Amino acid sequence: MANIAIVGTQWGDEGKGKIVDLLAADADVVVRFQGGNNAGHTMVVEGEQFISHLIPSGILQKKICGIGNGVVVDPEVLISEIDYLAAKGIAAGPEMLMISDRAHVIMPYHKLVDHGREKMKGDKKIGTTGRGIGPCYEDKATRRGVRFVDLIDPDAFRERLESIVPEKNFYLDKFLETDTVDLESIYSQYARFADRLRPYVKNVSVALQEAGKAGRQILFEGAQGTHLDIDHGTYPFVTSSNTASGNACCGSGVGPKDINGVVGIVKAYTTRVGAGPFPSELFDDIGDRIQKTGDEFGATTGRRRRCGWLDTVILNNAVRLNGLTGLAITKLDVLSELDELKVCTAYTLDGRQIDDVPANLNHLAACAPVYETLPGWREDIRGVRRFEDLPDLARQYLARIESLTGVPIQIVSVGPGRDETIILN
Ligand code: 2SA
Ligand code: GDP
Ligand code: MG
Repeated sequence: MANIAIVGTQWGDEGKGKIVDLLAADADVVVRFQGGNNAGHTMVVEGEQFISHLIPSGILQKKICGIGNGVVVDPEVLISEIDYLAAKGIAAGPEMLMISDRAHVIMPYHKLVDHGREKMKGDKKIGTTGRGIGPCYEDKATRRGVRFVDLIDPDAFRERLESIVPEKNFYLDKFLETDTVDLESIYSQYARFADRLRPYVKNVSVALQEAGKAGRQILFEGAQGTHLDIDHGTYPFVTSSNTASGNACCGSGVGPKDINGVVGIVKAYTTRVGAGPFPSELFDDIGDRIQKTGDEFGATTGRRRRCGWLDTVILNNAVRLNGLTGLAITKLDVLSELDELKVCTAYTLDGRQIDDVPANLNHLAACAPVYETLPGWREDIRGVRRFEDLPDLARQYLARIESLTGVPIQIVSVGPGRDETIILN
């Protein structure tokens, strides 16, 4: 296996966790490059479910894991995730996990700002996860952030807090009219987190370079999905980081030549959690049925995910934006027993055909999907492990995805378990 980046092609929750866990068997290092504990990546191994928010999904395969500089880290959540894994007998100590010294720290005021802003927006809210992700990236961009290198140095940390907290409190109190924070309590709470996490902090970019020189294979684990990308997604209904594969480089400290392939994870239908346009969304019994069969609830917040048909307009956007070299189709089993399946192949807007995702969200919201209808299969496919054993109509559905995207399917997932997978050559 070469160095591969794994990204979501839709609006997140495509099953990246499952596929990263699977591919990690052949990798040596797995690194996250963006997002934070807004992510919820689910793995099911021998019937036991694990959900990770920050630690890369390679941890279950006992691979070295890295949290890159592009990730925003809530230290309290990270510590509880390390403890949760330890309680399940999975080692996630400093010998297994490294945190970039340049990664930014999510502070209590980031969460207050996230909640306060959403509350103020009322029915215009983004539907964030409330984990302080946007405000932390915002401070990074405006150079008011706290990095791990600051957190683990008591004097530097106090200096950062003294320059940041008064301004935050003014904003929280006067503008958002919400709770303020106390500098000394943050200092002592975060000093405890720093003591616990100090041994994990290092230059991840250098560690990846050393791994590469030693011939080790690296997996880059994306979070959220391409259409939540801050630049290329359905702005402003996006997350605050670049989710596209290009950021695997910036967010972990490697160059483009270090990535040899990009696998796009494609849910066999589409889901979205949070607000924003979704042209192929279903508001009928079929949508409800997919939501129930697919158990479509947010892995972090428990919110019900909106469901719709597969949309190859957004898929082809992801093919281009990520330079996809292969696809992994997940949750194909969820579509079993439907009489017919629809695939959105274009949109129409004011009588014109649209083949690309419009930047103008009012236009995207007004787009009507153009559907192609395919016959469904009736068989339960969860037990299938070889491509040739899939029902003809399921193979026909997959072949249509390949022909509409021009990208080969490498993996088909037919259940949440690690083994419920078909690997294609
Ligand atoms: P944020 O919190 O600032 O990143 O929210 C901004 C938008 O990004 C969406 N977002 C997500 N969408 C899908 N899955 C995510 N992770 C969780 C999961 C979501 C959950 O695995 O299910 O549990 O609700 C994720 N994280 C962020 C978010 O819904 C906003 O639309
Ligand atoms: P991620 O954020 O992309 O890692 O995806 P999530 O973990 O948030 O959501 C995917 C959900 O689908 C999880 O509950 C997985 O256990 C589940 N899942 C993954 N692949 C399959 C599959 O092929 N079939 C079914 N039925 N469930 C799957
Ligand atoms: Mg998820």
